[in-house]
Amino acid sequence: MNGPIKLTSTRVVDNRRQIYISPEAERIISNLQPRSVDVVAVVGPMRKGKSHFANLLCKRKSGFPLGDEMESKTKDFWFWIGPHPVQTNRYLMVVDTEGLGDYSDEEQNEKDMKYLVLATLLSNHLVFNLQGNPDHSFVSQLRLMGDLAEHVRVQKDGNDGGNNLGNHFPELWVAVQDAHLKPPQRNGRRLTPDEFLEVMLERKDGLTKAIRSHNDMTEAVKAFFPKRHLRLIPAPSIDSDILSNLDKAGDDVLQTDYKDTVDNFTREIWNSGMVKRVNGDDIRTSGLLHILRYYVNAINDPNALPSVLGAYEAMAEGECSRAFEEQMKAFQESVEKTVKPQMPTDEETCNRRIKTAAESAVSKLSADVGKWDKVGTWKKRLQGKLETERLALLNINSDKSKDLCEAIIKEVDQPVRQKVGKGVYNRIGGFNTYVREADAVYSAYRQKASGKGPAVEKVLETFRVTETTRRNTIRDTDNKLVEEDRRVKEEQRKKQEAKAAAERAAEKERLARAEAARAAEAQRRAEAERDAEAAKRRAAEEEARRRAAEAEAERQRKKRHNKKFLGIF
Ligand SMILES: Nc1nc2c(ncn2[C@@H]2O[C@H](COP(=O)(O)OP(=O)(O)OP(=O)(O)O)[C@@H](O)[C@H]2O)c(=O)[nH]1
Ligand SMILES: [Mg+2]
Repeated sequence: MNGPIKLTSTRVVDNRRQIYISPEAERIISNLQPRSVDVVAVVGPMRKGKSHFANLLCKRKSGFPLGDEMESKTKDFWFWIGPHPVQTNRYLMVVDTEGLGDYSDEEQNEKDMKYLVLATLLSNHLVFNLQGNPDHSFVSQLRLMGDLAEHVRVQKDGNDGGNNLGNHFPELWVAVQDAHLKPPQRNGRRLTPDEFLEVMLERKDGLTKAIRSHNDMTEAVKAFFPKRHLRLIPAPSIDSDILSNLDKAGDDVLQTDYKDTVDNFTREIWNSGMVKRVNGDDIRTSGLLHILRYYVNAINDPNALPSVLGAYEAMAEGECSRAFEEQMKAFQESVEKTVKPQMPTDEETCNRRIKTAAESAVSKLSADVGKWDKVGTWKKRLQGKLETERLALLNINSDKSKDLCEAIIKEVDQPVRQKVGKGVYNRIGGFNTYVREADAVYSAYRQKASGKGPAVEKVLETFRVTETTRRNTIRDTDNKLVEEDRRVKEEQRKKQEAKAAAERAAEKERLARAEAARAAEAQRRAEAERDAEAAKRRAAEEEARRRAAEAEAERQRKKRHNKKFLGIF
C-alpha cells in the first residue's frame, strides 16, 4: 500500500459507540501474501507525537496525518502495512491510534479503554507514547493499562479473571518524547531507562487510596506486560516551528541525538524478531484479519468480553476457512489445467487425475492449517466437498464422452445413413453391401472413440439398437426383393416354358402337318406313280396290243402276202 489509511471508523448506534473495520483495509490485508506480521501499535495521550512516531516506524516522514493545532488530529485507528524493514518474508504493520483523552470524562474513558484494548490485542509491540520528563506521577498515565483485565480475558468463558494475560499481551515500549533529563543514579550507577521504569513501577509503602491505587495499577501493568521497556527520546529540535511540523522537517534540521535515539529505538523494535502471535501461534496476515474482526465484534458487543482464546478460535476457524477456499480454488485450477482439457477420457484415468488434485488439496490444507484444524473438521469438509466435485466431474466427463461419442458415431455413420435415405441398399444384394459398410462404421467408431470415456460402449449399444432395426429393414427389403425377383423369374420361367411348350406343340403340329402333307404328297405321288405305272402299263399293254395287232396285222399281211405269194406260186 502507498500511504497509511484508516483501519477503523466509529459510529454511534443506539447510543453505543461501535467500531467498524474499513472495507478498504480489509481488502488490502486480505490481498496480501499470507505471511507473518509484526504489528506495532502506538497509543497514548492525544497530541504527543504518536502519528509522527508511527511514521518513523514505517520509515516515512509523513503519511499518518500530524496536527499542529491543539485539537486532536487522529481519529479512530489508522494503519500502514508493507514489507518488513529488516525481516524477510514478513510484513510490518504500524497502527496509529486516536489519542487517549481526559480520564475524568466517563464517555471518553470508555472509548479510550476500547481503543486501548483493541490496540493491545492487535499488536505484538505496544508503544505507549508520552511526552515530557518522566517523574513519579508520570507512571499514573499508564492507569488505563492497569484496567485491561476488566475488559479482556484469556479464556472464552471469561472465568479466568484476566489471569495469564501477560502470556498473551504485547511487548510494551513506553516512549517518552522530549525527555532531556537522565534517569537517576542508584548505587553509584546510572539506571538504564528499563531499570528506571521498574523503579517507577515499584510498590509504594502505605495504605492511602492513592498508594493502593498506584500499587494495584503497577502490579497489573507488570503482570500484563512482563516484557516492558522505557525509551527516552530527546526533543527533535528547539525550534517551535520545526516541532509543530515535524512531517515537513528535513533530517538536517533535527537534533542529532534525537535522530540517533529514534533510529536506535525503531531498529530495536524492528530487530526484535517478534511477530503477532495468538495463544502461542504465529498468525499470518489472513489470520490477523480474523482476529481483528473478532476483537472488534467482541468490543462492540456489550454482553461479551474479547478473549485471547476466542480470538484464537476465530483465527483458527478463519484460517481454516481461508485454507479451505484456497484449496478448493487450487483444486478447481488444477482441474481446469489437468482434468478438464483431457475430457472425455476413460473413467479410471479421469478419476485418477481428479484424485491427484484432490489429494494435493487435502495435504496442502493439512500442511497449512492442520495445527488449527485439530479434530480434522475442515479436512473432512474439504474431502466431502472434493468428493462431490469428483462425482460432478465424472458426470461432466461422462456427458462429454456421450456428446463426443454420439458425434463420432453420427459422423462415421453419415455416409451409410445418407445411402439409406436415398434407398441405395434397397436392391437385391443391398443387404450384403450394407452389412459390409455398417461393419466399417463399427470399426471406424471403435478406432475414433477409443479412450473417449465411459460412454463409448453405451453410445455404441444405443447405436446398435437403431442400426439393428435399420439392418433388419434393409435385410427384409432385400429378402422381399429377392422373393419378388424369384417370383417374377418363376413367372417368366413359366411363361417361357408355356411359350416353349406352345412352340413345341405348334412345331409338333407343324411337323405333323408337314408329315401329313408329306404323306399326302407321297400318297399323291404314289398314286400318281401308280396312275403313271397304270398308264404306262396300259400304254405298254396298248403298245403290246398295238404291237400284237401290228404283229397280227404283219402276220396277216405276211400271211396274205404269203398266200398271195403262194397264190402266185
Ligand atoms: N515537541 C515534539 N513535538 C512533536 C514530536 N513528535 C511530533 N511532534 C509534533 O507534535 C504535534 C502533534 O504530533 P502528532 O504526531 O500529530 O501527535 P499525535 O499524538 O498523533 O496527535 P493526535 O493524533 O491528535 O492525538 C505535531 O505538530 C508534531 O510536529 C516530538 O517528539 N516532540
Ligand atoms: Mg495522531
